[in-house]
Amino acid sequence: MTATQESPTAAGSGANATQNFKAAAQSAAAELADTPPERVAAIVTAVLKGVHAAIEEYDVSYPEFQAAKAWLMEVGEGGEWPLFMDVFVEHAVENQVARSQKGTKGSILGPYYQPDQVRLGSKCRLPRRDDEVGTPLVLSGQVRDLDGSPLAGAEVDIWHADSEGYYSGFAPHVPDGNLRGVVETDEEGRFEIDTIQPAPYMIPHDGPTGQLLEAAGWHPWRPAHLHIQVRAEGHRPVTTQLYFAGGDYLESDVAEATKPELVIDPQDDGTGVRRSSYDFELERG
Ligand code: MBD
Ligand code: FE
Repeated sequence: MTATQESPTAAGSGANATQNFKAAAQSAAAELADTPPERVAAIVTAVLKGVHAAIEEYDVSYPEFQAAKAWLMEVGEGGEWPLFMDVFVEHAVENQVARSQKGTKGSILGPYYQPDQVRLGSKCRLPRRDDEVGTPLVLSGQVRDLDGSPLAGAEVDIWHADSEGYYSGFAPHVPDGNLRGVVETDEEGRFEIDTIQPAPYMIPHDGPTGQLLEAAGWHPWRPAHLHIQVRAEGHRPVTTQLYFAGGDYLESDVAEATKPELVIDPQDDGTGVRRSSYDFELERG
């Protein structure tokens, strides 16, 4: 990165993630309008019980309690709640939901999804900078129903980090829409996406989430991944991620969001382009 570039900060990417999330969360909040008070009370009681039990088990002191309060405030002020929740909590919710979902395994959405990206034909190149750095990567495949029938006109909504681990929309030096797109499958449900290999992602270390990782002696990395949401008329959408065989942090994802079924192993086709295929299966609903 050159000195003239504005380098991404945790607060910068956090503020964007917060705005982004608030816009998307309004419909979720509306759906929950009639949650019975018994359920609210039961869940909140269980969460608080866990907190109280940790305080007792570790004989937590007043300075530690005050430090925790200060840290929580900083997470909010830095806009890092979307990051924190998606790194440390979302995988548990996803696993719960996955118990009732057939077809392609899901994974967490994460904080960096942006809706309404450029629509692309079934065989396409994701938007990239003229001087985009990175090993060429081509992901092809087919979207099918659970009974094997191809789903034409399905949407493969894909977004990923660049070769330095930065996401467009959340790192100021990356142009909007970079390495993001909504790919429409052809008559046979097929797609072929030309992009570059993303790098592993490091949780920003200049904010409170990074401070926590450091204080706890945990590493801040997620393995390299492609985020993909597949949608088709009359079918339950799948939100997932694909990982790379042999990649760093595959066995120690800070967000605990890897699954063996989601690992691809792209091979060089002899021209320096790495290729892999992955098929998606959606259940009706
Ligand atoms: C990411 O890129 C991501 O996918 C998750 C889950 C959390 C932080 C950054
Ligand atoms: Fe990600």
